[in-house]
Amino acid sequence: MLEPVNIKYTNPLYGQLIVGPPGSGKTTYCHHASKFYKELGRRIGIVNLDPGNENMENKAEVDVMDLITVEDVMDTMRLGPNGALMYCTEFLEEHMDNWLLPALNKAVALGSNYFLFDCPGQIELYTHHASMSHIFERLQKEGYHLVTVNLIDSHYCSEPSKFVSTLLMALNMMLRMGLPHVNVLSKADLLKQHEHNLKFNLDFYTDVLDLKYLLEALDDSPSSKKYKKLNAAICSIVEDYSLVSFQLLNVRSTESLLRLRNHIDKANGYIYKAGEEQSVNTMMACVVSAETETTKQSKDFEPYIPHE
Ligand SMILES: Nc1nc2c(ncn2[C@@H]2O[C@H](COP(=O)(O)OP(=O)(O)O)[C@@H](O)[C@H]2O)c(=O)[nH]1
Ligand SMILES: [Mg+2]
Repeated sequence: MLEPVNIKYTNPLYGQLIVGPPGSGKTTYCHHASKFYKELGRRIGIVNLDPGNENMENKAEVDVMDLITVEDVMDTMRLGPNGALMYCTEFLEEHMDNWLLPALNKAVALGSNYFLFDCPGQIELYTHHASMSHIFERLQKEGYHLVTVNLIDSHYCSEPSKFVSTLLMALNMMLRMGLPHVNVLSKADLLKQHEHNLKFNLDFYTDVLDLKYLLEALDDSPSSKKYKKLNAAICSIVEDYSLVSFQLLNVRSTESLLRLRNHIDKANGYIYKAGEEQSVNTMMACVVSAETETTKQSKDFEPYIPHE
């Protein structure tokens, strides 16, 4: 007798969990990546999991704001913004079975199999609270191949002390999420504006090697001196784990989106899915990987040209 076919393997589901501090560019990335991936022929669905999301250019296929919003909870429960966000996240977890999973299944039935999850940015939801990680675990059990895409504003490269915090934040997130992970320095085009503040070449920030130079570059003001040992300890932890590195992203550049896509595809195993995109896209990917690091970086670094 034939074994029943497991639908999870015949139609694998993929998901990018897009996290990062508020304002780091998550919603903008979802919008541009969705457009770009669709042009490559992928069956994309945007899932907004941020109940306080602003600047949503398009309606997401699945939107938690149809279930609950931070604003409503603040009004009805008389909570502050952070408390309301916690409440919404717990509410979402409670309604996994009767709201989120059915909504995702509906999107799958309509043809999507690759989801961009626009997640809330507040870091405490991932470091001190369990609901988001329960939601992600449940998605994995449902057969989603997940990858975390952690967006961090590249403005944090402009000062060594800010970059030290960024490294710790990225490492913490990687360890907490326990999933394939890609760290991204977003708004790389704006780095141009802070170029005069950059103490090192771009690859110093993306490769995260030799952090002793970063420690040497910390300023000698009394407030910084106080934290010298702490900063040294943080850098040593980051170096010991040897996990943190960054990709640059300028969301308006197709090449930049393509380079990031290549990294993400390796991280979540999408690259091993046979028989797809044997076209212009593959050729473009080869061209991109044949570029030198300097060329790649200078392209992401190009000045921002406003859209329309
Ligand atoms: N210059 C530039 N601005 C960006 C980029 N990505 C996002 N932004 C801007 O950053 C701001 C915050 O973006 P948003 O997507 O709402 O951040 P979120 O809170 O993480 O979802 C918006 O004004 C975006 O236009 C980028 O790659 N380059
Ligand atoms: Mg947003």
